[in-house]
Amino acid sequence: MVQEAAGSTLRSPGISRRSFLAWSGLLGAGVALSGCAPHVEDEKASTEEPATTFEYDTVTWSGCHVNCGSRCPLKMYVKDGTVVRVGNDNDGTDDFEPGGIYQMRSCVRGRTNRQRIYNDTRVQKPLKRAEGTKRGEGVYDEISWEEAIQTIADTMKEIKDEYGNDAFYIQYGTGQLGGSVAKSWHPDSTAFARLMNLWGGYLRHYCDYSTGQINWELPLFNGDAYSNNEVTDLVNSKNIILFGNNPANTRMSGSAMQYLITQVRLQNPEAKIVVVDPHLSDTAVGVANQWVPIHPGTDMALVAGMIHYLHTNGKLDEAFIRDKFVGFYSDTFIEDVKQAEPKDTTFMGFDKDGALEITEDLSYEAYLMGTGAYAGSGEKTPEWAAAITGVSADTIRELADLFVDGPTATIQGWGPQRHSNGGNNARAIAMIATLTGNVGISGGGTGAREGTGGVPYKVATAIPTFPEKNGVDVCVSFFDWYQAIEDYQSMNDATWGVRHIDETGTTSYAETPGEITLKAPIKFIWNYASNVMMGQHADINECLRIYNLPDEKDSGVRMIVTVDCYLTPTALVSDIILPGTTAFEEDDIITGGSAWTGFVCCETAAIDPLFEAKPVYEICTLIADKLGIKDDFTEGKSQLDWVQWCYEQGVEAGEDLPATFEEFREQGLFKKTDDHTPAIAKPEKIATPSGKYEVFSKQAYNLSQQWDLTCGGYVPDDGRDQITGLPIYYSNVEGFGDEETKATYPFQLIGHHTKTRTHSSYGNVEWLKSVAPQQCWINEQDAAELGVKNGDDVVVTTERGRTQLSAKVTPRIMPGVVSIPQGAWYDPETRDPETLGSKDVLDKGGCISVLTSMRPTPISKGNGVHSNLCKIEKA
Ligand SMILES: Nc1nc2c(c(=O)[nH]1)N[C@H]1C(S)=C(S)[C@@H](COP(=O)(O)OP(=O)(O)OC[C@H]3O[C@@H](n4cnc5c(=O)[nH]c(N)nc54)[C@H](O)[C@@H]3O)O[C@H]1N2
Ligand SMILES: Nc1nc2c(c(=O)[nH]1)N[C@H]1C(S)=C(S)[C@@H](COP(=O)(O)OP(=O)(O)OC[C@H]3O[C@@H](n4cnc5c(=O)[nH]c(N)nc54)[C@H](O)[C@@H]3O)O[C@H]1N2
Ligand code: SF4
Ligand SMILES: [Mo]
Repeated sequence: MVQEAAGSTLRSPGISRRSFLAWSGLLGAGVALSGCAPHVEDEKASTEEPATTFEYDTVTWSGCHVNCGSRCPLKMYVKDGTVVRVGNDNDGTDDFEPGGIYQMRSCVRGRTNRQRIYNDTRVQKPLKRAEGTKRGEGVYDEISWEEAIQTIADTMKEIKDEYGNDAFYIQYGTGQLGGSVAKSWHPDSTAFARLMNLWGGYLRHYCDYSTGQINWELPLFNGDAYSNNEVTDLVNSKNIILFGNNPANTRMSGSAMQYLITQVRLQNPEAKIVVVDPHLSDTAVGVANQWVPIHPGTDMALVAGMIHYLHTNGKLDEAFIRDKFVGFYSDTFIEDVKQAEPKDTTFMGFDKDGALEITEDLSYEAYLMGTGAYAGSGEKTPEWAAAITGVSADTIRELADLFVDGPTATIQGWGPQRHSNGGNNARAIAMIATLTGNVGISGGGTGAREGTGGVPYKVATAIPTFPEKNGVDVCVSFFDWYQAIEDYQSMNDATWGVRHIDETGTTSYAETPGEITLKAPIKFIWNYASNVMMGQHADINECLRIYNLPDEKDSGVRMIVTVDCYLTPTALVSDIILPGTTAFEEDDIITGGSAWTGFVCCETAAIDPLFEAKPVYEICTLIADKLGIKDDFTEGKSQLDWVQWCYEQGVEAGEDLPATFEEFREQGLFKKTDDHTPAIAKPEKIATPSGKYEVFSKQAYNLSQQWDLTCGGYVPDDGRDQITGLPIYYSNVEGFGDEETKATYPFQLIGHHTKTRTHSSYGNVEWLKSVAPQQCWINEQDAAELGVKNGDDVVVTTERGRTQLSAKVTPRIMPGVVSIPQGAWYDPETRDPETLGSKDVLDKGGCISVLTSMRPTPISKGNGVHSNLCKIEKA
């Protein structure tokens, strides 16, 4: 039987009308089920809402495993084998204080999981791409599990014989980030990684879609991408400056930052909270005193304007800066910067021959004052910064004064770094926090993302995945795997940032630029709980071209396997689609929490797998069997045995848990607290080459001389990518200053993370869509000029594609900037093989990834996907 996924609706093909209707009945609001049920529960609500009565046979603990930064235990109420209600943790108090055990309340998404379990997009049976069709056409044949597993194992053996293990790639995927046995992230901690390591290894990747730029580039300044004061310390801050950080959307549960920052607001009402963001986020609406709208990708110009003002007005502590920093002052620059020379290949830009000596003044002071190497570039006054950032010079001065009238906490989200020049944004934000003396003090902070603390349980949260060493010793950036499908020979350290990787996952750099190379094309891709390939990566049309390259000796992928519960856009470019279980159909264990409360939850499958769905551990066991390594893979353990093993690791580590696994499982949720003092991020040793804060990074400077920013000829040599020793503003690819592109595409387009979804997960839940439909945020003035009214359909176009969605006309985004919440499902108007991948095909799903660019960022080789220029037309 050939089944077709229609262009506009992705309906699981084999779904019977009967079962669909049965579900529809369940999906209605206020489900009332009759029958002689043993239990009746007044679901205890923590608010004053009236209790709802419903009936159920069993209630078990499960959890929401998606990647929103939280991990929420969920109570699954089941009646006659059907989930009738999803509840959450409602034990504990709302006390936000040392020794307080509060509720791990889920967000509203978690509570909608009935619509995810019983969803008409569920994959029901194994599917194989129909012979002669292209990837992305969406035409599939149903096959048996036996045929699916045999086909996968046969192809794996064939590829291994021809290319070795370097040709296998485990795709980034976070739909099951929270799971421990059924884990999808980190890919190196998954069941499939265990399988592949027992079979010779696979090509790994470094870093991730979340922190692509900040992860490598903030350490250029201070050796550390993540440490900041624990968020509970914000009660001691005089000022709190949030750069592009929106926890009201991105950290929503009771165990996360939004709860904490709301508590901070209540307990520290005097603090001045400022949100610097192109859009007036829900966080800004909820807790801030001031919104500072800023052009995307220009925070480093704002920082320069602020530091110019502080420096020229004698408001910086010169002795402190001369002592602890490298590269700020002109007079000592040449000598200073010698300390910052990378000493070995654990640092980037290692200069083996010492040939890259600096003889001119590239100091930050020279940059600010327009002297030395920056002669003729003008002073970086607040007025200069205002013209770039859109923030008035007076506001820049006022904001700067907050940093020297502290303690001032600086927190950046990961929006500012997800730009084509995002590494400089990340470095600059941390730099102002540090230069103004706010690091290492209570109430201050480093300028990285907040530290959320918590009281961890020491149970294991992954099965052992390296029983054998991975035989592949090079890795690519998380963002550049597509290039290894098309032309792996173009990829080395100097072109595409290829690195060495050891058994522990530690990466290192080349002694001589160009010496670390890839050895094979990617021929096999494993996607588990991932919608990267047709959603969360970038430039969907270009992706479709690459996936459909012919399978030849040096290019073209041979097999893409997807294990997912839903027929996602990524499933529809796969050769084999395997129906995966939801988290509610398998046993697992999760941990989480924040501040003074931690939890561990032993999860029990609430219902049997629907249709022919199987847990990923079972799927990997079946493949391992065909490869002749089943016993090594399982060590005789079932999934539940591994859950028990995770619990036993906790017991062995001395956790106060029940004596038997049965008791642990029976109770399910455990929480604990302590009364620790909020942690203050204070480096004992700054992990830069100089051991000081490097305002000027010699590592970055060396890279600017060593690396080929055309990526071996794949990226135009147009000067719009730069590597700079200082974290300065330059006119970046499709950024504010890219006048040439702006002539056709006048609006800056970003894509914030929305409440409706976690990335693309929950994107198929009608309840959520009805509350917050996918809309393009546009300022009222801009909309008026375009003749667009609130709710009108618009077509948004970039150089790479077109998408249609309705407009949210609002004063809550600055003029000249629009935002399309990332994560909507790609839904092309046609899947005709003739036009597949054409820029002219209209996406009707409002999916921003049709518009974003795959051009890798200059240092990190990551995702600058918030840097786009677009035009808007009324549909
Ligand atoms: N509901 C929900 N929660 C989530 C997720 C989700 O998809 N949905 N995803 C989770 C994951 S995996 C991650 S990594 C995090 C993502 O967390 P973030 O990366 O912090 O989220 P973003 O929404 O991309 O960006 C945060 C803010 O930065 C702003 N911004 C964009 N560009 C700039 C800039 O150049 N300068 C400044 N100052 N601000 C800018 C955006 O307008 C946005 O309000 O969220 C997590 N939480
Ligand atoms: N333009 C743009 N793109 C972005 C971002 C951005 O800000 N802008 N953000 C990036 C970030 S920070 C991240 S982390 C990535 C996230 O990208 P992904 O990791 O791809 O995240 P999701 O889109 O949530 O996809 C998760 C997949 O897991 C599946 N899944 C969920 N639960 C289960 C389960 O229980 N079992 C199985 N088998 N499958 C399941 C879902 O159906 C979905 O297909 O996106 C990145 N992409
Ligand atoms: S989406 Fe995040 S906050 Fe919401 S229930 Fe799931 S884990 Fe919790
Ligand atoms: Mo992320």
